[in-house]
Amino acid sequence: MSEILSKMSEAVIKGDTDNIGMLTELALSKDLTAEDILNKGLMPGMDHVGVEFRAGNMFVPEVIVSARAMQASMNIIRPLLVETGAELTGKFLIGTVQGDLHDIGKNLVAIMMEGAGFEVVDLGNDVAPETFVQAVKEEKPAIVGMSALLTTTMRAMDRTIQALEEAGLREQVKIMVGGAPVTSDFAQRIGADGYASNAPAAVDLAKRFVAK
Ligand code: B1M
Repeated sequence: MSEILSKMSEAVIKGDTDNIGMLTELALSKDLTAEDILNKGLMPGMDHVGVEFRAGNMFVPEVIVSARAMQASMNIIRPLLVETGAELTGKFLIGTVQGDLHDIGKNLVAIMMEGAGFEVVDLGNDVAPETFVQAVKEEKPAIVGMSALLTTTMRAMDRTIQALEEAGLREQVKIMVGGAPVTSDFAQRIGADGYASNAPAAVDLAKRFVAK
């Protein structure tokens, strides 16, 4: 069974969008769970891509096709990840901040939140502070989540919080930040209410926010 998961990792690394769907279905038919597929197949593949990219052995176009392959599999396992039948817990607005195009982690957080019963409004990636402000006015979420994958775009989280403050909306929402370069120290410094290092931790934090 772990052979299928290794093949899935390889499919992510090679950006094999043609076969990853079939491998995902095969894994599910062999009673592997959506979590197994995500954590033991897709994520190790994407981690490897990150290492090779940093080492200069893979380039942006190759990383894009890897990301597409991962998304293709995630589209199949998505309903299984959200399938908990949980009652709606609150509205969660999420986006990747301005200047940042990475959206796989943000999508994963959104999927897990949906699975935990949150109503999710996903603003996508490269979301400007003023777009967050407008969306908070319209959607009135309980929680705003921001994702950043680049050290250069982390500052946009700060700017978004300032924009919410200037619009008089800051006190209406809890703000959660996350993404590979983000730390709890950074979250504190910019005045966010919390930080989560991964999608399940984000769900735990969101539940604590709405329970208060
Ligand atoms: Co880029 N990239 N990338 N990239 N990319 C990284 C992030 C990098 C670490 C690679 C490297 O050097 N090893 C590096 C950043 C260095 C830095 O700033 N510290 C980097 C770079 C430099 C770049 C470009 C600048 C490259 C270039 O053009 N020269 C460029 C920037 C473009 C832009 O955004 N303006 C770029 C572009 C891209 C692609 C478009 C090719 C593609 C993105 C495709 C897409 O997302 N649709 C891409 C990818 C795929 C990666 C890596 C390989 C994988 C990221 C990923 O999806 N991981 C990445 C290296 C790596 O991380 N291994 C890299 C899987 C995902 C599930 O994890 O996103 O960390 P992650 O999400 C986790 C947690 O962080 C957390 O939960 C998630 C699930 O557990 N989390 C949250 C995330 N958001 C959260 C929000 C929360 C809570 C938790 O609350 C709201």
